[in-house]
Amino acid sequence: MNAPEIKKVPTTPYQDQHPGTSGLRKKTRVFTDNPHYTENFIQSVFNTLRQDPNVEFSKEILAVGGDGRYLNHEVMHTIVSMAVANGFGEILVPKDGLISTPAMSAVIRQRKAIGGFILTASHNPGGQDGDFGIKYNVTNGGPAPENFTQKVYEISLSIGHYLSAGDLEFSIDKETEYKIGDTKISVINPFSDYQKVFEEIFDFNKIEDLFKGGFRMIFDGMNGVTGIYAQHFLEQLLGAREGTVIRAKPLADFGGIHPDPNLVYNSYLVDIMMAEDAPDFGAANDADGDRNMIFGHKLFVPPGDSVAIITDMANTCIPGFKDGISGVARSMPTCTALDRVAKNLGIECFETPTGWKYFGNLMDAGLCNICGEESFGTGSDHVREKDGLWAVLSWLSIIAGSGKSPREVIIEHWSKYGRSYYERRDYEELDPEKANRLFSDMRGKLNELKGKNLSGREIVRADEYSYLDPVTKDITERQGLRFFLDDGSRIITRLSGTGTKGATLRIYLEQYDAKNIEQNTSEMLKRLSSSAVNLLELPKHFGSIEPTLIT
Ligand code: VG1
Ligand code: CO
Repeated sequence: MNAPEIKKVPTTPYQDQHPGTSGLRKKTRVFTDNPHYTENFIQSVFNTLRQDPNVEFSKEILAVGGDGRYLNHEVMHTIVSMAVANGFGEILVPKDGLISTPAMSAVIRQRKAIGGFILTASHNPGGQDGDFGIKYNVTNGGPAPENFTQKVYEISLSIGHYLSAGDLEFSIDKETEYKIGDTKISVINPFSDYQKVFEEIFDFNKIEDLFKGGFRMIFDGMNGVTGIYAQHFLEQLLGAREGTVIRAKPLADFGGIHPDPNLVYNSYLVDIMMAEDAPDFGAANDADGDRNMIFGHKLFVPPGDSVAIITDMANTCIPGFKDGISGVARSMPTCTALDRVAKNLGIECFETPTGWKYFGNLMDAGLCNICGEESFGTGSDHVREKDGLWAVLSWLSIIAGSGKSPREVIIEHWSKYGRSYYERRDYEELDPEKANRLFSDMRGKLNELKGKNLSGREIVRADEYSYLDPVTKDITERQGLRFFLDDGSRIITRLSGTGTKGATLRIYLEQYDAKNIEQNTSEMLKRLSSSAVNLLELPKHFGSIEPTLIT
């Protein structure tokens, strides 16, 4: 194709393009109804990249793809056009524009791209009335760190123009290459780079034998992007029977469902897995494939336990970890099951703020290689994102390697280590001003709360979590209020950084029990939960409210 005409398009800045916990995430209409909203953000990312004197766009590779939600294709075309206009050497686009978040991480790493855009609002609903989002991942394949996103935001506040190559015509329905002006456009296979890293970790033959032996599983793609990955890996490569993957076709509005794999939003899978005739194993991923939910026959495996179990069994069941694990990490609100396993293995367990980006530095420095978050995120250093399919393949390896059912595995785990009863209670769409007042009030009271009695238990420590990155020495402050009680239980609260409407208050409850391992979670946490409501004075701040989501 001839060199396109490069236009310098004037634009006016927006004041709200601050990326949150993971990318710029807004109501879809914010992207469609505000002129040049997407372009401003993309050009701000490019301008941030250009500040690095070592970066020459003509020598760089940039990737772009998404989870298939409404606007995926339009925004992908916009970004390709802008990347051509900004002079990138090569642009990688997955076939049909579809790629999962962890697969994008693998592409960036394998092909040494400068970075990549993932068009997704992750597990948030899609469609015109849902959410859209743009994540930018950097050279190590992980989400852009705080100092990068802060620069993007600052630039977005005063951006005056962006560069565009206009409407470029090229099709993406098969793997091919084009040249537009000086830029090469490569339409790539969305599986191959990702498959390469999986082959280094997992024993595909062993998992194949499991399926040959009649093992039955179900994988729920929730109409997001991972359906195509699960069909490729589970059904085509590993021999799971056809139909193993349900809700496999990526849909622009996810068929109207909330593509978040938890017990509430995926009651569809819960009903299947809790029935008498449930298959041996069940799993679901969120829209962009970085979250996972795991089930055994009539059994839910909580995410905090899942990462602990994978860590405990990795050495014997997952070839990629046969030489051991260097260390592990969990986000601060995630339960302490992982800490107990780490202690037993004699490895370090790092605690980081919420969001996968904090694990990247630890992994790059070789300090840890398995990580997890309570929000159904699990992964390892094979990429720099949490990875839903990795969790599924890890569990399949554990089942194949140990010869045990998921139920046996988890009961043995709790018998050995005890159990952290755990719940996250979310209050969504709150008035942000009131929510901020709760935090400033509590901040002022932290000192006097120490030693206070809370429904018969003493608060032994009350503080606000701040994180010193052991690698970069960066400090991240105000990452959640923590209350530690004298019986070892914890109450943690923070505000969500991914919501798109009002403020979301999250309360995380954890109570450890060494012996009673098969109790009902909400029964076990009843007292702690009402203690949390009293401690945080929720009625004073918000009137009478109930959590809108408990996971
Ligand atoms: C939430 C989760 C966090 C996760 C983040 C992105 O953030 O709590 O653990 O990393 O979503 O996940 P917050 O700030 O709303 O609590 V995803 O699957 O949206 O990339
Ligand atoms: Co996600």
